[in-house]
Amino acid sequence: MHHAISVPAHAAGDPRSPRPLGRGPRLVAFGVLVAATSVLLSGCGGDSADHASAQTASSASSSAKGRDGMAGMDMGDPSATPADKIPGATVVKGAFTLLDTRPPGMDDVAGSAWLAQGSKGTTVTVSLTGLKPGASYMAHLHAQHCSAKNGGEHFRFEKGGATTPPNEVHLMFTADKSGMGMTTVNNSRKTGRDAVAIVVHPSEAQDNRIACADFDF
Ligand SMILES: [Cu+2]
Repeated sequence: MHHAISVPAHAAGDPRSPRPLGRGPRLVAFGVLVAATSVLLSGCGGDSADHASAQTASSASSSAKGRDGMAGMDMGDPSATPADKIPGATVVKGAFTLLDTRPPGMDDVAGSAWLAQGSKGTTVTVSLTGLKPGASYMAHLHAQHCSAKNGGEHFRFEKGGATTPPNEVHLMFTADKSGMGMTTVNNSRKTGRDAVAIVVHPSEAQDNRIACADFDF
């Protein structure tokens, strides 16, 4: 895999596993899935109740089959064509500004985000410097501007729907030795002008919003 997720979802949800089909083991497996996914996806202090949904578990299971699966949770590929290089797409840019909720040691974080919309849907690229080398980070598209509750809630294609990709747009990436991190994610649907901002935070401390960028629609 291109990003380091230590999710035991594959082992737990692998349908090829030669385990008995009794109720007990299956329920245990489901619990492991939900727990693992909640850690990954409890982004930006969202409603944690949503994370225990069956949708969450099924998405995690799909992701184990690879990011190209129909319902796979694609959370980015650093080698994908970046949003500002998508032929024929309409691109908006945003510059990250630090948020007061950032954890210690994050004072030098800076960078940009691009949101492209075209024939392949929506493509988002983030590029940041000043991160902690080797640490992993998450970014999400948000529904409010940075000045309003630090971006407010996550953008969702279907309001009230799943809090996981592909109904939300998530990017996971790891900072290199120089503290630089970037990745690109694609979603088959267009966000229109509803995903007005993007927020980045540490993968393990998702309430600690580090920086936010408003797109210049
Ligand atoms: Cu977030």
